[in-house]
Amino acid sequence: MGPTPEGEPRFEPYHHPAAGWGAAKSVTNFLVREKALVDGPRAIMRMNHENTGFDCPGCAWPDDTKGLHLDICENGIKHVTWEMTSKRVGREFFATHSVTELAGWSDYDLENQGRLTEPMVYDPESDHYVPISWKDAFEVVGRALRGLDDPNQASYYTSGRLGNEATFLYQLMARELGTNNLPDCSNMCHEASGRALQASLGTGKGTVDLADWQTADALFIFGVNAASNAPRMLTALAEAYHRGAAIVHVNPLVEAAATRTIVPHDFTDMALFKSTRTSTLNLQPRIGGDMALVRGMAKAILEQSATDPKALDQEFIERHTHGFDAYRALCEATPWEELERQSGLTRADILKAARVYGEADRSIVSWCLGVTQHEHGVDTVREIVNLLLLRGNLGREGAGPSPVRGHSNVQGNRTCGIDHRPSDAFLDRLAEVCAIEPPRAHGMDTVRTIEAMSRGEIKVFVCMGGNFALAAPDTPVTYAALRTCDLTVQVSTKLNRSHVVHGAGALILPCLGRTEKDHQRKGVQSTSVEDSMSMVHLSIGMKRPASPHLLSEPAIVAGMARAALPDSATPWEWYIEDYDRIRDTMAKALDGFEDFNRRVRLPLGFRIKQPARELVFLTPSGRAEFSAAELPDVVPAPGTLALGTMRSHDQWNTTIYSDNDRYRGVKNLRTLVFMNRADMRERGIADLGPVDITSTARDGSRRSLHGYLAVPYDIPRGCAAGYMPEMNVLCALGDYSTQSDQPIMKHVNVTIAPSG
Ligand SMILES: Nc1nc2c(c(=O)[nH]1)N[C@H]1C(S)=C(S)[C@@H](COP(=O)(O)OP(=O)(O)OC[C@H]3O[C@@H](n4cnc5c(=O)[nH]c(N)nc54)[C@H](O)[C@@H]3O)O[C@H]1N2
Ligand SMILES: Nc1nc2c(c(=O)[nH]1)N[C@H]1C(S)=C(S)[C@@H](COP(=O)(O)OP(=O)(O)OC[C@H]3O[C@@H](n4cnc5c(=O)[nH]c(N)nc54)[C@H](O)[C@@H]3O)O[C@H]1N2
Ligand SMILES: [Mo]
Repeated sequence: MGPTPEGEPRFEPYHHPAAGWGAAKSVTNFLVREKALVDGPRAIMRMNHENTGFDCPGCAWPDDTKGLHLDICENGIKHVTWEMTSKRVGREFFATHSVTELAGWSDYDLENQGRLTEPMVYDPESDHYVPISWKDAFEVVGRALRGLDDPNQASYYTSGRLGNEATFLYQLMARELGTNNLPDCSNMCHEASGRALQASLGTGKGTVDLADWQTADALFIFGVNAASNAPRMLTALAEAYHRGAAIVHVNPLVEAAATRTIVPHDFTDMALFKSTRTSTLNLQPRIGGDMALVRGMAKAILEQSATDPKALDQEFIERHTHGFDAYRALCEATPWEELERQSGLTRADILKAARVYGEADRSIVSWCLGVTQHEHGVDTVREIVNLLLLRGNLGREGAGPSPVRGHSNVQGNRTCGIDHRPSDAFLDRLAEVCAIEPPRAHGMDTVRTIEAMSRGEIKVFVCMGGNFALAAPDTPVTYAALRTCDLTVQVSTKLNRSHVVHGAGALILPCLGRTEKDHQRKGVQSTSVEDSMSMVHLSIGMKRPASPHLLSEPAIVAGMARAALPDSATPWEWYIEDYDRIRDTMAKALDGFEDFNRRVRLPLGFRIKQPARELVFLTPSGRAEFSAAELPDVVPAPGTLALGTMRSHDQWNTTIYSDNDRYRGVKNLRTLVFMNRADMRERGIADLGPVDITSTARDGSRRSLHGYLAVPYDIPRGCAAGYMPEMNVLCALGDYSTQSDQPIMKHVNVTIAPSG
């Protein structure tokens, strides 16, 4: 799916620090390639600054609270540059290339054509996209939506790029039309975290902020490839190391962030090639083994408490928690042998982690997809919370759970109403403030939407950003599902697979990117976003739009809404004149957004209140809930392996910048599978030898990839890893977690054999 490789596939372990000069070089090459040398650096200087610039559209790691830092990273720069490219996809392009032809292009080549410039509609006669006016495009959407027998025949996807204001309008439109079918990318990444934290703490978000990261005694990082996917975390890790904090990485792979770094904006360190360690302990559990490790740590703390009363925070447990006795009994009843077998770690290693935890006064546990994209994602996150509760690591400085969210505003999307399972309280308030009658029945998430499409039950599918066709599991099934729709609508910045795998009717609606100036009737507008740590702040674009014909995302939502709801009393057009008006409504409709317009303009924005941080638990018991879940069996059956799909260093989800994965030492290769050398030898697989990978789904069905190259890697036996989105072909649509409904993308049961 990446570009044509520039040479032979190569693999050689990487021994340099993360970030630093390797990153600087990579950025320079990238700027040159995207012809953005002048604009690029100028824009980058405006990124992540106190309410005067735009929010990095990359990951959701919070901005440095010190404000003045050059708070940027290699991948953020690549991400922004990719948006700011000088290349354009105009009507001539679509006139030259039929959709059938484009469908044969690589994903890299599709995106690499540059920014979309004007609305296009699919013409089935000629099999080309042809220009259409905005007015007519909205009417195409309006007519299709007005013609539905049931509003639930439409589904409205969001990728976590969308700003809060557009998000609010989007969910309002869906609900005014009568459906809660609001699937989002969160359904594939942190749904498990939300549900677990909701059940344990009463609110579905982390409780810590960056200041807490800067005061913790111990940081535990589970299942995040931070150097690639949240690179600014490296700064926090280097600072933590300098002040003597313990940093424990839990990951089947020893990723670059678990070694050392040169912080790129520390100019002296850069000049002197001075690197800082970013880890004090690395543990490599088997895929899916995290829950057993955490339970083992809890068991060790409980054992220690028999002789050391300070091992537990008894007062915290008594005053603020519920269910402790059951959890203790469960830990005591789980034998060490079982914990070792399931985690893939030795008891000695588990005790090492427990010792770090027991000795730290303040601990933060952080995690990402390595924990969530499993059948037992919810149970594992709850187990993490159990561990934190044992020592009162909640609601005080330097302590608490800290999920690392993905897209820059994925957390804000949920806060502002993208939720297929909205609470009655949320809907009641929306009904009152916006004078609509929102539907009460829960809607469809990502997997349910694809299933419904496959049954022919979804006629209209709207995507606010993202690349649904490639991001979703079971690629051929998802493609076929999308093709059953009467109309697919893609609001995008760049051409991607979802434009060429479409419904009978299809629209491409090009929008402004986050770096661009958004002019409306009342002047230049700003939008707001929420980071991983619940900080909401403004983002103001500063670049001239890629084309004069682009509309902002809020304007596109309003245009579709008016066309679909001609008699709507919602003042769609009036909202778009001045986004302060949207924010005034949001202030009334959303919890935590009181006085939104004033507070969002404070220098660093504001923090959405998180009751659990104040030790207020909105759970049925009014206390933090210990969970007591059975340990799952994650040990692969003989002959099989557990395969995790993940990102390379040089991609943004479905956007692939190159075929290299610098920190893992891979060049010119994406069709690979990382394996333990002993597992390779056992199967007669040579280094970089071609293999066939076959997954077996729960229903027994099989899916295969052929001719992938095996890369020997430091990964536990029985485990394998490779890249998404290519490997989505192996993920059966039906294999989603019964706890979170998330597709199980980190634990696919596979067999791997030399290619026949
Ligand atoms: N540059 C860049 N940044 C990004 C993205 C991007 O594509 N590119 N994507 C963004 C998005 S939407 C998201 S959600 C995040 C994703 O951020 P990550 O969660 O870092 O994403 P993955 O690449 O899927 O990596 C998962 C990590 O989990 C590990 N892992 C796999 N299985 C297990 C397991 O069973 N246990 C443990 N402990 N670890 C495991 C893998 O080795 C890998 O290090 O990043 C965001 N930031
Ligand atoms: N096997 C496997 N599959 C996975 C995952 C995995 O770990 N393994 N991870 C999952 C996760 S965590 C996620 S979040 C999803 C990602 O799913 P998505 O969010 O759906 O996909 P992206 O690749 O981020 O979307 C890229 C497209 O977004 C559009 N875009 C970029 N900027 C903007 C903008 O400002 N506005 C608009 N409207 N559009 C814009 C561009 O057209 C670009 O082509 O993939 C999921 N799929
Ligand atoms: Mo994500």
